[in-house]
Amino acid sequence: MKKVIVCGRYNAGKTTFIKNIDPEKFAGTEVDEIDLSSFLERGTTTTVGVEVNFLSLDGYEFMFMGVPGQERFDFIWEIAGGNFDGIVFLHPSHEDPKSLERVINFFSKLQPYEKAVKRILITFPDAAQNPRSLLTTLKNVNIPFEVIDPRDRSRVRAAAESIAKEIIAT
Ligand SMILES: Nc1nc2c(ncn2[C@@H]2O[C@H](COP(=O)(O)OP(=O)(O)OP(=O)(O)O)[C@@H](O)[C@H]2O)c(=O)[nH]1
Ligand SMILES: [Mg+2]
Repeated sequence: MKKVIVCGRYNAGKTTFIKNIDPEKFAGTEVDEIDLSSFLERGTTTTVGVEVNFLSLDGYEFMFMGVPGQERFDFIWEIAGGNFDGIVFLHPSHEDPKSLERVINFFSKLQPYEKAVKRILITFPDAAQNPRSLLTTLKNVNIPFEVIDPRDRSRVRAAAESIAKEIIAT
């Protein structure tokens, strides 16, 4: 089984992406988010553990493993990052590129990183504004990127298959 890590800051669209690889096979770890000032549920969820989905391609099995975006769950990044063949960084187009750099910086120190197939997926193509510095960051890190709305199931499927194909080829 080949393993692909799906990581990125809080609310980048990781869970939506992983779910849409194959909604019937998804296994998640989301909890309802609570507003700590009012103690009311916000109607949104956040991931608190690893979440997985599966893809079969050309006789190979792939596990896509998502990790939580919130910093207080960083310890799970370490556990999930023990071995991987591919890594996908999700980053919302309107958010500070420093949060993307922080996640790349963490995973690039792990042993499997150098040989892994890498992709950046810029999410929220519908956001009103993008920081100019995002393009600078994308140039500097030198990882292939594409823009995708993780709610678009056929685009998600195509992106997952493209990563899987590159892993098979390497
Ligand atoms: N408008 C818009 N909404 C999106 C996009 N991608 C994800 N969302 C929404 O953003 C919210 C957060 O998405 P999640 O998939 O839960 O994000 P996450 O990265 O798993 O978040 P954490 O687990 O808390 O780190 C959900 O309501 C999604 O439907 C996008 O490209 N555009
Ligand atoms: Mg999530």
